[in-house]
Amino acid sequence: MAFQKNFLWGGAVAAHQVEGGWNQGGKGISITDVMTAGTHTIPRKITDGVLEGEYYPNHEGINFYARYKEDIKLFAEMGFKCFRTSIAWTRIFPKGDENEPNEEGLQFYDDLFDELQKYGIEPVVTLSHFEMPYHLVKEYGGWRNRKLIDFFVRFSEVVMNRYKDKVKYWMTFNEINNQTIISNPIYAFTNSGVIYDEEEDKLEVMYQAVHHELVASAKVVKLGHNINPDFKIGCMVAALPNYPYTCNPNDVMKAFEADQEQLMFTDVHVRGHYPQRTLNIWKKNNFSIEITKEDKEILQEGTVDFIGCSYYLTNTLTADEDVERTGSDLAGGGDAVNNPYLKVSDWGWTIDPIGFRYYLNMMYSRYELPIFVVENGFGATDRVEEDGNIEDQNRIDYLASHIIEMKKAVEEDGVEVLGYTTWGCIDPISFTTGEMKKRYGFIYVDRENDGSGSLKRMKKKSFNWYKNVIATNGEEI
Ligand code: BGP
Repeated sequence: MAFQKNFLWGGAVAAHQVEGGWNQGGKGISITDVMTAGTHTIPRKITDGVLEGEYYPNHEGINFYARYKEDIKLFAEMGFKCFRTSIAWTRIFPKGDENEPNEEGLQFYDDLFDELQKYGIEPVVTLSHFEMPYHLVKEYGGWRNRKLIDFFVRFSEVVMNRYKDKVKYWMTFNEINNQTIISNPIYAFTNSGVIYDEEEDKLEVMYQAVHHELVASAKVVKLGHNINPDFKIGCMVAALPNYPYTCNPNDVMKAFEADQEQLMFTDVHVRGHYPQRTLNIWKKNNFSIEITKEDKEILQEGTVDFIGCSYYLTNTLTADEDVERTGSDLAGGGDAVNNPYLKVSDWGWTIDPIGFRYYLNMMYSRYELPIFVVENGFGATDRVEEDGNIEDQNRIDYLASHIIEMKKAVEEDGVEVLGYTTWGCIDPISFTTGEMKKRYGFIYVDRENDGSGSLKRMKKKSFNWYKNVIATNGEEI
């Protein structure tokens, strides 16, 4: 059998993409609460607070806040072993800098975890998934400000203490590495709450914000292990492996460099210090990144137990400026070129199951730490047939091909994988576009881009398919 007996099959969402109830239960405004809807071609807007007449899709989400029991029942029917979600920071500390937490928010997650426990579903919790309090952006400039370390540690301390007997698997910052895509303001804003000034050196500010997050993450790992030594605490990175477009050494070097930039994040989380390459970049650019002696110590002391990752696609890069760029914002600075061997989704994301095996191997051979695949999925338009069926065979094909490659990584290559949670197991609001149309779920939610729809839940074809994958522990895919 390829997968260990207790392999954690399940699904993943984030609070801000499903919960709704944006101002209920004493919740404060988060950064995604001030982002309007966009589309594949029109970017989401970051507004200055909540403006009259603008549409904010996160405000209602899919109303998981009120309907979580019904949804968890469906996850249990699929046989989920685990369910990944995040704790909305603003439900616990509405502004982020208060002393006392909001009891109603804490109670909500108590009830949610109890409901999961009822079915023997293990919660997997992200502490910060693009939903920091907006007040921390307005008042402090987001993670560019060192004060955020204390605010985040306080928030984490409160929730880790409260749920210490209910939650074992934790991750600190979702896709912490995506803020390197500074050409796209949405990634910087949602990862770090940083809005760049035109005059400043963005890269320098980015590294300082990243450093604050890395210190905060390490502090929380150490704190969590003190709260409960059984906790398994991981980092979370977006897997964005890069291929050279040709065997021209310049292309190889370009892809290598792009990989190294991403690997810095896991290097620090796992090894407890910055790679020399990063220090050289700072020196070469005359960046003055404030790093104290205590910071260095905590980075060493707070190394992670596992690597959480999302995997969707690979990028292909070339040093040749004459080759046309695809404009994909998920490659360093929109620099990706077309890979003639790969198909792309309707949203322009490459479909590359072998890249998944490649990435798992790359990470495991570098760090020899267990990997938890906490996101993988296929964003597509779904059609409800007249008889109510939803034939999402394309989603089944995507997931099946990826699970097959993950299985090879485990069985043939010896990679240690703790579990696999598909992204958006119930249709969420798309993060990059704010759309409802880009769907990921095994469960369809009747909601349209403009917010209309009954919110009724319906099983797609993939529902029973995944149920069987779990039931056979990945033997039948
Ligand atoms: C990741 C995020 C998720 C999620 C996913 C799919 O970057 O961690 O929050 O949304 O990507 O992206 P999208 O919803 O834009 O298709």
